Amino acid sequence: MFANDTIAAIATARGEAAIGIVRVSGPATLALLDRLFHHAGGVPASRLAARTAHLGEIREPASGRPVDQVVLILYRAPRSYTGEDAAEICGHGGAMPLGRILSLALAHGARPARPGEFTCRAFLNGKLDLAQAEAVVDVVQARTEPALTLAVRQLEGRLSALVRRARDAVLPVVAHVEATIDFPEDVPELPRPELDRRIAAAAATVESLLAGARAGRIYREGARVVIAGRPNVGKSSLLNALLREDRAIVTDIPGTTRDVIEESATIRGIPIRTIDTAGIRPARDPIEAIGVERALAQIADADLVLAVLDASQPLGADDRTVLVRARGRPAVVILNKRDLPELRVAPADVAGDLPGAPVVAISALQGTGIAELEEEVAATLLGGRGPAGDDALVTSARHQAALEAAAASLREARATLTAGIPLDLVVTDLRGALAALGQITGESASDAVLADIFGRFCIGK
Ligand SMILES: Nc1nc2c(ncn2[C@@H]2O[C@H](COP(=O)(O)OP(=O)(O)O)[C@@H](O)[C@H]2O)c(=O)[nH]1
Ligand SMILES: [Mg+2]
Repeated sequence: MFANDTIAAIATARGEAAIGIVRVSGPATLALLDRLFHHAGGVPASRLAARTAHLGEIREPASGRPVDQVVLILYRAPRSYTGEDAAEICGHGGAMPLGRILSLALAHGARPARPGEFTCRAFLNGKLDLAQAEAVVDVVQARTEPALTLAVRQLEGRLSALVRRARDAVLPVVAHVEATIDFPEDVPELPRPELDRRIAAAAATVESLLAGARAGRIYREGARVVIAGRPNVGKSSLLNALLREDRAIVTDIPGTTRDVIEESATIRGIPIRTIDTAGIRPARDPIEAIGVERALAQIADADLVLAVLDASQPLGADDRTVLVRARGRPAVVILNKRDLPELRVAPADVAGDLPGAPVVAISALQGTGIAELEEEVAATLLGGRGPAGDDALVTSARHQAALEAAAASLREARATLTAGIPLDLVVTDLRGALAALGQITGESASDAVLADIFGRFCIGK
């Protein structure tokens, strides 16, 4: 992982394509290309301009046989992705040309790159910090536009900048306190409120990153949205309206949906698993009882509950059970069947059972109000955070855990400080916070963590 020999790999996807790229990085890159690359203008590869495209041919040195016509891009250390001498050999995108180019590179001084090794070298050579390196995978694997935007922002270093801001607030405090401990006669102790003010600034940055972590996780991993309500309010109709297809069976017979139905959709760029459940009421038979049991379990486990009511009927005991069960979870109340002439439920009627939840009137049957509902779903899930602002959102569970550890250490430090306990204990807490923050950007990530992160990359990245 930490060698500085020369590595090579096919960096593009397998299969047939117009072009494909063999990537080489390390000190033997130029010597290797001098043997293999024949420039159309006759200039040896090692004398060609860097960061410029050069047309030529890859030939087998022993026989002189042509292997492929290619465009070569050279990079000289440190001005490359990895920070080393490097090259991208752009050949035709087929298994035979790329495979032959790669095996010639391997026969002339390179070894096969391990997964993520190019990006790992970029990290070790200081071209990217660890959070940026992790973003490379997220960019490649992004499935939605917001996920892509967030990953690219992380790659640009916006998350890292905020993490560094927190570190930079803590570091001078540590330095100062250590100086007062080591040289008590020479360095006057700053007043504790002043030290606390600085630690509080770091804590505020960490807390604001944590506040966005839920939205970040939802963009990356998706959200479980559970449709709940008593029988016949239109839950299955709503599922179908959100999916824009007839997935769940809809009838006017209460108790039609007896089990949990789960389908994927995208709402405002958020990957959603929409879960339709059995209607909640005192069950009439053991099968229905199991369905109701499962529906209640789904509510307890939801990222968002869509509590559906039939607006043409007065609120009943079963409706109230649903609303009360959704308490404490992010929820949107839906007044369905707004197309019917006589409406008997107003938004104010639900406030007592489920305070604070937004209320949206729709007709699942006619598909009206669905756009407003989707807006409300996205807003409630994200708590107002998203790629629309230019926030850096924490999307990784690893980063979230590190931030939580940092926040806990900073809280400890402030408590110690205000309790008047000796300052060396404050330093211990602050060092803990610095180590946790350094896990994110990589200053204090262990070899095992690095191996785990880069091991998840594919070869050639
Ligand atoms: N008028 C009207 N009827 C609806 C609406 N949504 C559902 N229904 C009807 O209500 C009945 C129950 O719908 P369904 O989706 O199976 O309800 P579920 O038991 O909650 O899953 C069916 O006859 C639907 O056609 C609506 O928005 N307006
Ligand atoms: Mg149903």
